[in-house]
Amino acid sequence: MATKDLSEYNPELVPDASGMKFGIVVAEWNPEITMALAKGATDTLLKHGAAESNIKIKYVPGSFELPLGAQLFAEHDNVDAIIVLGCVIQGETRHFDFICQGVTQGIMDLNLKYDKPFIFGLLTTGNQQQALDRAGGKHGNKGDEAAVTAIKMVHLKNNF
Ligand code: DLZ
Repeated sequence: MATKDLSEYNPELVPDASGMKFGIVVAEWNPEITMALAKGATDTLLKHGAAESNIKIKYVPGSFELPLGAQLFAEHDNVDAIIVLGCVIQGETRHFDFICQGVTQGIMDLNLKYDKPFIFGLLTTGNQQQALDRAGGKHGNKGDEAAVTAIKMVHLKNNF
C-alpha cells in the first residue's frame, strides 16, 4: 500500500489563516522528531497567513501529557485551535498501546467538550526511521498535515 505524503495537499483548498489563533503543544520525548513536527506545523500556518504572534507553543514531557497540555490552552488562552504533536515509538512492552490509546481518547474528548478543534498530530510508529520518514522525510511531515487540518477546522467552525 502506498503511503500518503503528509505534506501534499491542494493549497487552493486551504482557507486564509490570517486572524486565526493557534496553540501548539509539543511532547519532549523523541525531540529530534517532535521539534521537526513543530517546525513543519509552524511554517505551514505562517505560509497560509497566520501571524507569528498568533502561534503559541508549549511543551510537555511526553505524549501522555498532550491532552492536559491542550486542555490548559483551551482554558487559559483564547486560541481558535490547538494542535498536539508527539511521537510514540513501539518498544518491547505494551506501554506504547496504553499511551496511544490514552492520547487518542483524550484528544477526542477535548474536541467534543470544548467545541473547538484539537488536532491530533501524534506519530505512532514501529521504529525511529518510520518516524523520521514522517517528520520531514520521505513521507512528508505530519506537522504540515496537522496545521492544514487546524486551519480548515477553524474555518469550518467560523462559517457555521
Ligand atoms: C515513558 C514513555 C515511553 C516508554 N515512550 C514514550 C514515547 O515513545 N513517546 C512519548 O512521547 N513518550 C513516551 N514516554 C513518556 C510518556 O508519554 C509520559 O511522559 C510518562 O509516562 C509520564 O507520564
